Parts: sequence; structure tokens; C-alpha cells
Amino acid sequence: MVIEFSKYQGLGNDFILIDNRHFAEPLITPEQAIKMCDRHFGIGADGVIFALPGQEDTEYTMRIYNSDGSEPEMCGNGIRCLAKFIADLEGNSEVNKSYRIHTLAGVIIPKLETNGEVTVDMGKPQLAAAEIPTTLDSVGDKVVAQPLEVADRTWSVTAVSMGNPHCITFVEDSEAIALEQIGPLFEHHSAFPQRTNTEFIQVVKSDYIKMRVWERGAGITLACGTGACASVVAGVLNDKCDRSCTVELPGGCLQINWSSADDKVYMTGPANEVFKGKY
Ligand code: ZDP
Repeated sequence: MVIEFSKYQGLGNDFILIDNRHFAEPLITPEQAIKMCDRHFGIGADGVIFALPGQEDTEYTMRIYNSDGSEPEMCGNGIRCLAKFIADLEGNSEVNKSYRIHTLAGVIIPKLETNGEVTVDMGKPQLAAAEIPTTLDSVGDKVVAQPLEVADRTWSVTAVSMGNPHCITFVEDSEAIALEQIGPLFEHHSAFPQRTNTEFIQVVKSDYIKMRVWERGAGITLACGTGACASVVAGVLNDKCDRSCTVELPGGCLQINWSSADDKVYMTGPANEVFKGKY
């Protein structure tokens, strides 16, 4: 079967977008997604995203397969790409247009800004151990600065869910972390029964942090939107950063604001089409 796709990227986190508006189930299988994401034998991407019909009070549903074929609940860079893709499919050039999107992490609302960037209402972070999920101990009802043994070292980690699980570690120098070696050990650690995305954060200033990420199901990527949100939440919980903070990722910067007014996390960043094709 020949399938039309569009390739988008947000800060170098790149996705294959599929117009799935007329079918309730994804048009391709996880096995096909693995092949399409292959950077040598396929199109090349960190994941495949489907724009499906909405459910309940939403206009669209987003589903995503990681490059290993697993299905995460949410995808921050991906939903910015999805918003641009939908506007393109609809031929909609309305400014400040927002969409209500059903995801496995609840209703997420991206809004197209006049400068071409997208601001996403990412919802409230989940901090309870059982919801993340993690078996690490809690302080009160949060998993903050807990010891985790990985690669013969005890790390102090904070766990946050943005719909998907994140394990955040603050380090002196994020460049010095051997991500390729230790990333998989965090991802598959028994303390995270659904596996985990893993972020290493260097605090440059209270309103500017640098992040490197090992993504569950995708490995090293140039950016991770949910990871940037989770890292600012972790920074606030550890008194290391402001609620409004710039996150520098290898692919560029995201602006994150954990609102004290409504407890939701707002993420602003770019998303752009790269090319269209048939596969
Ligand atoms: O939770 C996971 O399994 C992630 N790999 C999903 C993708 C997250 C993403 N990088 C983001 O920007 O949030 C797309």
C-alpha cells in the first residue's frame, strides 16, 4: 500500500505525519512504523504521528508510535508538529487558532502563534509515584531527589509524568554524561515499570537550563517537549529553577511556563514541515 506522509520537525525531533482523519485506527502498523523511521533503510524519524478523528469534545485524536514501535501516551514536540499539520490539511491560516486534541494523556491544546511557533497547554504534571509510574520512594506525595542505583553510581533523581514518565537528574555538566551507555540503563530500570524517558539537566541560571535526553523507545533525540516540561517541574520542586524557564536542547530552545495560576505547564516552540512524500 502506498501511503502519503508529511515529514515535520520541532527542534530536530522529527516525525512522519499521517492524515488519518477518516479512520479511527492508525493506517499503518507499529512494524511498518519501525521501518519508516529507519534512517538508512526508511524515511527516517523519531516517531510516526497520526491525525485521527476527535473523540468526545475534541476535534482530533493524536496517536504516536516511537521509532521502536512502542506507543507513548504523549509527545510534546510531536503535538506542535501535529497542530501545524492539521492547519495545513484544513487550509486554515487563522491566527491564534487552537485545537482540542485527544491523547492518551488527556486533552492537550496546541495554539498556533502569529510568529509561526506553537504554544501547547500540556495539562498538569502528575507527581504521585503510582501515576508516573515508579516504585521509588515519595517525599510527601512527590518523588523528589530520590536515590537510584545505575551503573555502579547512586544518582539523585526526580520523577515526573507529563502523561508519559520522566526521570530527571541534575548534573554539573550535561555534556559529560555518557548518554548512550547509561540512557538505556535508566530507561529499563526496574524502578520504572513502564520504562522511562531520562533527562540530564545542567542549571545555567534559574531561568535557563540545558537538557540532554534519552527517550524511551527512541534513544538520543535532539529534543523532547514532554521532557523539557517535566524538567522545569523537577527544577521547581528541587528549588533549582523558576516556573518560567528556557530549556536549551541540542536542537534549540523551548520556553516552558509551569503556571501557578492553574498548575498547567505551557510549552512554546517551533514546528515546521520539511517535505511531503509517498511511501
Ligand atoms: O514517552 C515516550 O516514550 C517518548 N519517547 C515519546 C516522545 C516524546 C517526545 N520526544 C516529546 O517531545 O515529548 C516526542
